[in-house]
Amino acid sequence: MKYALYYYDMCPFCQRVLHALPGVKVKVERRNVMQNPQYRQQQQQATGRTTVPCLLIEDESGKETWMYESGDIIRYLTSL
Ligand SMILES: N[C@@H](CCC(=O)N[C@@H](CS)C(=O)NCC(=O)O)C(=O)O
Repeated sequence: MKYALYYYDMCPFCQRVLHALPGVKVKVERRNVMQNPQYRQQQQQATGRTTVPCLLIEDESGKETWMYESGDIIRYLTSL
């Protein structure tokens, strides 16, 4: 599995998730949507939304699952 967090620095909900990352067992790539407009575009194309934080979960076959809500993302990542 691959994990990527779509976020930007000034977003307090993103900060909640970012602060939880050191405690999670998997590697989560950080994708700053302000610094990299292509990340925002990719998220919008896939989900129809640009809300952050958003976690992209990609399985071995390339199947993508996009997860919203900081609380859900933290609960999911800390349960792995
Ligand atoms: N309930 C959501 C709130 C997320 C949220 O409001 N994010 C803001 C940035 S701080 C945002 O992306 N707003 C723009 C939008 O929803 O398109 C969470 O906890 O993740």
